[in-house]
Amino acid sequence: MRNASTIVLCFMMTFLACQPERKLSFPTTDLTESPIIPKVQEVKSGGSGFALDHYTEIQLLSEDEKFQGVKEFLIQKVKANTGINLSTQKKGYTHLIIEQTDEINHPEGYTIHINEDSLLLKASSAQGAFWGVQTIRQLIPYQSNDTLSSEPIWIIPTGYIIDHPQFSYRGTMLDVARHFFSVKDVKKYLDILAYYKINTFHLHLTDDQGWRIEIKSWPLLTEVGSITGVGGGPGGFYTQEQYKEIVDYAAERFITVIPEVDMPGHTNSASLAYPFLNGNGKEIEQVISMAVGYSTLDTRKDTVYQFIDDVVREISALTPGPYFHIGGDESHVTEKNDYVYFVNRVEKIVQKHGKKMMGWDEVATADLDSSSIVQWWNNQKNAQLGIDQGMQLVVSLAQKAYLDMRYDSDSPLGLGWAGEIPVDTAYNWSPLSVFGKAHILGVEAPLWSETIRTMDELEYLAFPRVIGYAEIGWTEEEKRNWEDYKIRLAHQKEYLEKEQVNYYQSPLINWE
Ligand code: TNX
Repeated sequence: MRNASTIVLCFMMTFLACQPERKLSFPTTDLTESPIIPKVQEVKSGGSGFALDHYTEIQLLSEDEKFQGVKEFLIQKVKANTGINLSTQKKGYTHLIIEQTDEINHPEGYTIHINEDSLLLKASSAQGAFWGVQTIRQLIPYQSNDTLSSEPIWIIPTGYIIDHPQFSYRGTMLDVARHFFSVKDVKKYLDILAYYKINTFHLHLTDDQGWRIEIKSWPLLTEVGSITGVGGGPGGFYTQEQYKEIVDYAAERFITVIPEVDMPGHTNSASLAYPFLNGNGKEIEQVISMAVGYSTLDTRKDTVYQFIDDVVREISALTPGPYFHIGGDESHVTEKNDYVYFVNRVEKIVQKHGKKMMGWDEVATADLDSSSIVQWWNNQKNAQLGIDQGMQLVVSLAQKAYLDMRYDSDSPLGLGWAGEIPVDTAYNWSPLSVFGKAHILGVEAPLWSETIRTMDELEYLAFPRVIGYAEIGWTEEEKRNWEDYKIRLAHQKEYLEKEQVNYYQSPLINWE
């Protein structure tokens, strides 16, 4: 084996060295040129190659069950991409080793050291190891180099990578209320998000047009409130078992689910099911339009808070993550005093059920606990109010980070109220441009679903922009730039096509 790999490597290196114009070509023997997204913190080239083949042995140096899961995940992905069944017995020359070690002091960090005969991934947590596995997946070429060897080999350049994220919250949101997306669709989306090391998935579960999660103590929410959506389509909802299936699937990918029940506005579907909840004084009807800002809960009734208590309790019991998102946006028909009273009271309910409260930036106008999180989407004054109360921000500025904005004036899908967001605009900004790092928990790109009905349409708006948001969350601004990113992005084509993702082929990217 050794001889065969060495011959192939020498051949490749000579070939690359002879190329007149040095263009990034993958497979490469230079680790620093591997098109990894998000960009890693530190990478050094070793100048040679590691051959992955049918004889490569996989070893796990950890007793931890979660590390075992990470190893199984890698085995499965290597099999899917190359057909190789990584062996647990020593048969050949190369080893792939996953080691748990306290040496790595960042909770999501990992290192990879690649020599000619070993690829060693180290992390202190299974989550860090999982992100390292995503990097390994990105290092395995799509084509094997099978010219001179009896068995095909996949060559990974040698060197080392030291990596960790800049933010602990790297998220995206999916609105399943305006249009519903099945468990299968959500799982596919989660698979691809994990590949880019996104670790937070915010589910916008309720809105005026639909209520999408079963609440056992209030069955009409789904029986009445879920039957349709924007435009009058079929609607839908997750049973509690299905929601749990999503949460578990995400957890296997080290992604935390944040459930959102939007209130006191955006509640027409709830009031349609239970009219006593309604606080706008009008007769409730099913809505299928995209309008916002006309609905509100009745913030002065104790029974409304009993209802909220049940909803928060049932969903929190199914949600292992630390946050419960209460929405709080665009409550245009809720009196200011009532709004503040409401948010203060709901924050206590969320805390009673063991969660930290999260809300859109308007919630910062209430008097909140510093453990609550403000999602800054629109109003900088609100973000400042949150900071003044000691709260951290998740940055989701609509003009930069809204996945539902059109790419350009020709985009067949998407909205335009926050402007057009081409792929470079989506990438070229810093979440730290206004507030310092101590105030920022992370970044989230929301995908509102007024204009998207199918998985193909979802993917068209999300990809490739969400890949850039993954990098913004992971890699410091000083370490990244558009010119370098767009080359790495072009290399995602093979992965996206293999996963059958209907990405938008932005003309700003040279996909060939
Ligand atoms: C504003 S962003 C909303 C949503 C809409 C979205 C469409 C936010 C907190 N509220 O209700 O779906 O714009 O882009």
